[in-house]
Amino acid sequence: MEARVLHADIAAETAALLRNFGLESQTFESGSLTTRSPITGETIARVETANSGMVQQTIARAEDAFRVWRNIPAPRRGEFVRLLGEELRAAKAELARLVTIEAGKITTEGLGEVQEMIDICDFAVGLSRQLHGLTIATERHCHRMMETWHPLGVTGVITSFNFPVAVWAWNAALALVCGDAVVWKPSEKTPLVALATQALVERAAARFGDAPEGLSNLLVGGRDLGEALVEDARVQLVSATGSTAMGRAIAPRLAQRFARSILELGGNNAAVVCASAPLDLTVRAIAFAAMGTAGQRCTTLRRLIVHEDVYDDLLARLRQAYASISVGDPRDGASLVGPLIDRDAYTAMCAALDEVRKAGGVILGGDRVLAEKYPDAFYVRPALAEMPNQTEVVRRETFAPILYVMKFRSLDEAIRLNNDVAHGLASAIFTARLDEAERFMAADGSDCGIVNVNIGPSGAEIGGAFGGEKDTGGGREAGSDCWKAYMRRATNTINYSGELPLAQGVKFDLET
Ligand code: UN1
Repeated sequence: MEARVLHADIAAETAALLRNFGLESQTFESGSLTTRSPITGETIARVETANSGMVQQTIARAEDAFRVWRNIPAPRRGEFVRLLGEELRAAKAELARLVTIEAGKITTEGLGEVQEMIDICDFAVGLSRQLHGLTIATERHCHRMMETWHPLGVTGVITSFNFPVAVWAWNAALALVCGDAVVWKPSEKTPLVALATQALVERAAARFGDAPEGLSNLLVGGRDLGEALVEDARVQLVSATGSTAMGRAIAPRLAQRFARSILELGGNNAAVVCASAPLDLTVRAIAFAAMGTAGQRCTTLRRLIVHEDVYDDLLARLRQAYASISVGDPRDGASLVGPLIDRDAYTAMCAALDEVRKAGGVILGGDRVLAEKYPDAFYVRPALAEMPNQTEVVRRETFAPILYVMKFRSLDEAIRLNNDVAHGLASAIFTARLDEAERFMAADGSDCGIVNVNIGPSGAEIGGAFGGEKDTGGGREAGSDCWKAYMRRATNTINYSGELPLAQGVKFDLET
């Protein structure tokens, strides 16, 4: 009975939230794509999906918008993103609540996700006055050589359920200040937060005044829409977040037509705990990185490599942390771990735990909870799996809260284990020793795109470049100089000598 009442509440609250964002009821009440909340597993909306005609039309509109937008001065483009940031600030609580309802994130993480969108907007606004190239010394008399960065074109953005709006913002905020138009294909599991975000984009556009129509577009639907973006010659760049299998399928198709890609695929992230590690901090960092977001970040800590001298002490503390963690309704402030996204995620977790047992691992936790109250939702206790070594299951990414633990004796061995997986996204070392920290960050240290010291592998700030190597896809998004991926570079050489000296001293004297 109780569960039924709650079911009705979520659907009603979702509808009220969406209406507040200005969406018409028919947009989310009668379409063919069913959206469920992982909190209860209930259906909360039915949204319309785009067909191939709409995709063609959207890309055409985006291309037209790009032709106008590329000539708007970049700081003025920044003003658009500044307004978007204001809209996000004003709607932060509501959008975060939708993230909680649709993706199952606990309240503080839902708020964090929207904060990440606000942060990248702020970053992009500043960037809009800093899209600068180099001036380079030339070998020729009275010449100047310089770089100019120009807008690239239509940018396709494909996002996944676990950061259903923040990852769009990393891409869109940069693409828009860089002078590009955006076409967004969100996860089929999280179309509602995308619709709400799109409503905020439209509010920002209305306040901006003369943003071209079709500058930032949303296409809700299945895999075919992502494929259309990948195949379309008018789309210059596709930034895709998702599985390695997805990346492997689209990368060659983009390469075939010489389009650019930013691939942000999986991670199988490790932390090395040295004998000198500050254990209190280390345990708290591990708890957030391994159990936070119910293990469903691409940066989630999945492998713990612990020095044998501190193994027993650390494990005792971790067992306590795992036993005491509160799993439950993510809307409840007391819950630190919400639900898995769906049944498939639960099935994959069970399969991985079966493999752990077969490989001789010892598991604490990992069982399903609240199944009677929520038969269609999948809450699990995070699992701590002590492994005899880095077996096959450990070397594979399972998108669930399983932390595999192994021992090491020498730092060389720990670095070898850290690197001996297909993915190369995030990594961390916990140590009080400078030499160990530096070694881990050195050229022959961790091979990941993110290498942290005394911080877990997840929860990156937007100011740095985000992404990783190997099966993670090699893409970089967000801060640092990632904006360059959204622009094309022209090298300009200007001759004001009145003569024509050729480079490399080449002579080509015409008889005149
Ligand atoms: C992802 O899981 O796809 O560093 C992105 C983090 C977040 C982003 C994760 N800022 O964990």
